[in-house]
Amino acid sequence: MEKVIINGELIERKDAVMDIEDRGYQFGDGIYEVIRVYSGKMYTAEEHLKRLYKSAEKIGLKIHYQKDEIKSHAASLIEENRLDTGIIYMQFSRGIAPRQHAFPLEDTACSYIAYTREMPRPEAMLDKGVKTLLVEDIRWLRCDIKSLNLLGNILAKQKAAESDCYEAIQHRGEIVTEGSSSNVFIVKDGTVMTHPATNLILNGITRQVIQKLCAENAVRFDEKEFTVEQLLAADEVFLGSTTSEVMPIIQVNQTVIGGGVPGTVTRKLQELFSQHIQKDCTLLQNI
Ligand code: DCS
Repeated sequence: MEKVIINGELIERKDAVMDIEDRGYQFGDGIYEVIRVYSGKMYTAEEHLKRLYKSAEKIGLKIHYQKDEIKSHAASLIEENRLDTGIIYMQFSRGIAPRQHAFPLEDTACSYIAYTREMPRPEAMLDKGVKTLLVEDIRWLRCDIKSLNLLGNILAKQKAAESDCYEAIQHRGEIVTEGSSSNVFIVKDGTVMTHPATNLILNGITRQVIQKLCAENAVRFDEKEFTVEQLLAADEVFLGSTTSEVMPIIQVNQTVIGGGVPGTVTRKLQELFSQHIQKDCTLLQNI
């Protein structure tokens, strides 16, 4: 039977109950993380948990659990559900209180849930690349917070899905910000470029790993805004996220990128990324 975590307790999924006045449910008043699991081990767990606490701090939410407690709950859940390759999702809301926009007056305990899901590495897409759609970025100005409020992202992804695209590439005016659930990178003359980690994007853990891998392997990496025009004229385009890893983009709207095949820098980063997973999770099999 599948288990989930509710407020630190491991219980059967069918027995999991949330209150209708949970602020996560009513307002999206909370934060979350998605951590990849490879060979039963969490990948870059420390980094994800650090970001979780940072997001909580930014919205004045107190997580009444220590980082190591959450890590150990997550490890137990993975083991209990016998998860090999997939994800663990965890979310923290500001808790249960009578509905009013301002924070509850009493020190309401946060609500904490987590579950696992099997999810293979997207090998075919990693090999061939994916198509994307440009969408105006209509989200709020604190995209650096991994907030439960994802309506802007959802509407963008839905537009992409309706156009048979894997991801939406969002832009504010001329400037490309990020995907609906990923960061976007271009390669021009051997230099990897991505939007700086400001309030307009989520500083992805995958993005940070890619940045580190570039630094260690003499690949030029520039955190610099780029335009839609630069995107369409790029030698290579790829996206980075926990679930998608280093995903080649071979088409943006009607524009084919790099002759419709993943480029050499993207391939190199995919290889380095796989090695990094292997190091972090001691993977037995690799793509
Ligand atoms: N930007 C946005 C808006 C995201 O939602 C995500 C991840 C990223 C960038 C990439 O961040 P990570 O590299 O840390 O994953 N979104 C998660 C999600 O909602 N599903 O999968 C990943």
